[in-house]
Amino acid sequence: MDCMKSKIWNPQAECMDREELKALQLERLKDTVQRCYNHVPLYRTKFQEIGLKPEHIKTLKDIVHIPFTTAQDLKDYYPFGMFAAAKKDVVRIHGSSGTTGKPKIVGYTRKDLDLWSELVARVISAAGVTEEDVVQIAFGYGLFTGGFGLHYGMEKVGAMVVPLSSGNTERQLMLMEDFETTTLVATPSYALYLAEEMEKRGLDKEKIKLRVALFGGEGHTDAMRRKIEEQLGILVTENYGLSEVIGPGYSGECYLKEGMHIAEDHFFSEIIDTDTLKSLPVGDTGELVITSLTKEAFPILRYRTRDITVLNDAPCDCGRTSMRMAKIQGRTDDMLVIRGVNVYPSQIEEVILSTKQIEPFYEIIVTNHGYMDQIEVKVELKDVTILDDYPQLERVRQKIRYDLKATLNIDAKVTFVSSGALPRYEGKGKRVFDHREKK
Ligand code: DLL
Repeated sequence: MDCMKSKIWNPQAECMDREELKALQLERLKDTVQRCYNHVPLYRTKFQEIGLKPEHIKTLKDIVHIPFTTAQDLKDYYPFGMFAAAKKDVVRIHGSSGTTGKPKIVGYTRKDLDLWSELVARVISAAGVTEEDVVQIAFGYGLFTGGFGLHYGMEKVGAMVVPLSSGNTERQLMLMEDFETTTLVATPSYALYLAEEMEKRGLDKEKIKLRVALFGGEGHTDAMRRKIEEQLGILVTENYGLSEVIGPGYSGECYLKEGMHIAEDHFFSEIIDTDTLKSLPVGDTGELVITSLTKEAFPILRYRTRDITVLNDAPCDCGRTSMRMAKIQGRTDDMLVIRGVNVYPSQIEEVILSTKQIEPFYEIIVTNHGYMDQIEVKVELKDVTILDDYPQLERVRQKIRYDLKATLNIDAKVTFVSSGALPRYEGKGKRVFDHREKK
């Protein structure tokens, strides 16, 4: 692919002068605050409790006076209590991908859906996908925003959409060959599984026309991306979003892969310190907090995403002027505190991917028998014959233990299982099992 020809879907919005952008954000912020105050009892109550009125928001900096919105608010007002549009004007419902309890429910008016397709079209184009492409969507279609979100964005771009949803790997691979699919849309967990299956079946690389993949819905390390890019000979871009905000389309990487461009004309983003809850300057690491600026059915003010990242407002070589966000380092609620040390699963993934004798699949199991936290990392051996070669097996074990100790300062138990023994995932993967009893 000639990357330099990759199209900017909406140059006027994506390459906007930053002063002009700020003026637009302020005007839209005021409208959104007024809409929330007028139509959502929760926001009105929160404002009244601290004596805040919409007209007090005079500059973008005044946003810090607005109380945060949290996942708990969505649960408390489940299912439609935070909608700012009449039910008759809501034409679609989506929800969070959590597997237990009630989902966090969000709604879209027709205008919201048009906006969503526009924003997804931007991130798709940033990855270099065009109307020439055949796109296999392997995100789940349902309440999860991944499938439908990418679907309508791809149609807007004019690509040929193959709406396979997740799962049915056999069929995915058959159609990928028959339709000469050029673009794969999947969670990194599922892409990894597909890549493994392709290799196992000895699929003819000549027949596979894949050239690009859009990943999202969960994180992956650079090491994981490199592995899949090399294995399949493709370009992989990362995409981030959450149902509460809109779904995919909030941010996505361009072909240069140096951070995910944020749709700043429709969302205002902040980074906060999770202890003090104070807004931090651009360049500092902390929790991402998002305010929607143009949504009708489900506008949201200062939503605490729990995702940890860092923002960068330097212009990108691709020509876009939008702020970029770095890879999510972890969720505040995913962070494991092992004997007082903060550990993110992604740090463990880096170590695993750097060990050539093991597969890229793993599980992290935490227990606290005897009141002492224990962490076990379960990995798959590529070549099971090593099991008969004790010294060699111990060398691999010691390397992983040493690397974990050096990067994380934790002592982990390393357990080997045979290749293929750990579960594979068709959607978002589950790698951490925290069995600690709460003291
Ligand atoms: O996962 C939306 C999405 C779908 C984005 C497809 C991109 C592509 P939810 O199911 O509501 O929405 O889950 C949102 O998933 O708060 C993050 O913790 C996590 N997440 C999403 N994308 C990434 C990513 C969709 N690229 C939650 N890296 C978010 C790390 C991600 N975490």
